[in-house]
Amino acid sequence: DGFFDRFEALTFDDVVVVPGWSETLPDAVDTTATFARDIELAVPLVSAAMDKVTEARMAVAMARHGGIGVIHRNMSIADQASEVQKVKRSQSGMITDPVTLPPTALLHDAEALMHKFKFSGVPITDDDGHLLGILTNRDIRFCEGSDFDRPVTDFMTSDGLVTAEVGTSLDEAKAILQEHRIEKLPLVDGVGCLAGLITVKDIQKRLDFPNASRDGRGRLRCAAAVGVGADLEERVAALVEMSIDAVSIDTAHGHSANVIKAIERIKGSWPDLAVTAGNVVTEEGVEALHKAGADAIKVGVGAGSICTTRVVSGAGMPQLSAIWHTSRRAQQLGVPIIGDGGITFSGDIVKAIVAGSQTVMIGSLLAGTEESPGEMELMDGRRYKSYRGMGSMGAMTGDSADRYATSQSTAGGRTDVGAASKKLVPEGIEGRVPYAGPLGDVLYQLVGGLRSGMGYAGAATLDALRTARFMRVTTAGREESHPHDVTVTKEAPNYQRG
Ligand code: RVP
Repeated sequence: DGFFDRFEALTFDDVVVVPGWSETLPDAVDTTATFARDIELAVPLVSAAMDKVTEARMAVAMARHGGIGVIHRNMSIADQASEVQKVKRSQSGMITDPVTLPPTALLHDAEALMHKFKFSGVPITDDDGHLLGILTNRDIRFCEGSDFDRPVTDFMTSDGLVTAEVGTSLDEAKAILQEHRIEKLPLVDGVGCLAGLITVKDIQKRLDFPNASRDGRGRLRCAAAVGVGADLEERVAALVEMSIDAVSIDTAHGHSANVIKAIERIKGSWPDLAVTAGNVVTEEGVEALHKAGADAIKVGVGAGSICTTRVVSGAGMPQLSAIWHTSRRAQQLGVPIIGDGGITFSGDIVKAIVAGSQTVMIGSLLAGTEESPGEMELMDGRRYKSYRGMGSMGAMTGDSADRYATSQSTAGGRTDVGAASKKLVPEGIEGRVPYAGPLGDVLYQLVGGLRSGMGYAGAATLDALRTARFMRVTTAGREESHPHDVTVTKEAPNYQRG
């Protein structure tokens, strides 16, 4: 333990990773990490369960690039389930339970459905599941006005519909789609019932995103945050119904009776569902959550860029020490740590992993991307997106006020039962971050920095990276780490300060 004193706490900026003998090229390293249970990620990155960071669009983009998104819970159960559904429907190898419409459906029903899921077509089936036809964008391109009140059967393609048998492989499907110049291939069983659907879009996405995080059925992975309140079972049931891959018990203080109970409540009814829980910063916290059944443990109190917990309450722990201490115990117990909060540069990801975490959860660095919820804002000619703590006044009031009346602590911010009717004590602030463009570009830089760090450490895998050494730096050393004694005249894509 030596390096990390128990009465002194360090964070990312206090250390550097010592370069070591290397036969490893950054391009050749393996960044595979375990998120929870059998959920493996090609890159160890998780987007934060925050209302300015992760909804369906972010979760889709995170999973496509090999990470995972945790859909926030500052919305109704139905809305959150619908966000998860959008992710699980967005891309698959073969869609085994395609969304269909009955022949009695009207064109505007079809249009609404296609719009919601960004589908370009929908199969039409009768009550017994027989395939009658398929309605695609092409069939309705020039529809207008009263057309939308007519039944879908007036517009669908049914004569000469190209189908294939159940069991057709993706490669065979590709050939059929190519031969007939079509975009969707329904799979039918011996009696003409729809049994699946293969689309050009899905095949193309597979080629475009070879590292995507996918479940056993080829759908993108998705996690979602839950609380500890009375509606926990109802929320988890709705998420499970949408095939959620993992739920994340999302509280500011995970080493607490309600969180332990929440894990047990979930595991009692859904023993096979991956559950991550947090946040904690001590070995005892890890032990308690592991004992209750948590499959991954989220670490960090007060580290978030928008978090004021440590100044408001005096409590917390600088993030590098928190990860170090918790991960020693977690490793013995065989449970992965998710380092949550405080990542400001790609080098911090490297340090979080050297300290022992499997994955890191990120808010501020992703809040500025195209895929985060919310609009771009212009100020003094520069582009921004808003970002706020989930324990900020803005996040705790307004659209979520009634929810806070029934749940106790929440992600990074804290209210008491009945807080909606009382004055709140926020533990987070509201602000903005520079607009950062598409998530893919940001992740390219973050993963590039991680790969580079692995090269310096001579680590071909993240397990090997966890054996690297730290050295502590002084204030002078930290100044030397950043650009110094020059005026930066061109912004680098991976370095911005202040
Ligand atoms: P950061 O990446 O440094 O922006 O941190 C994001 C993390 O901050 C979240 O995953 C969460 O743990 C924490 N958070 C969220 N809201 C608040 C708060 O209001 N205090 N803190």
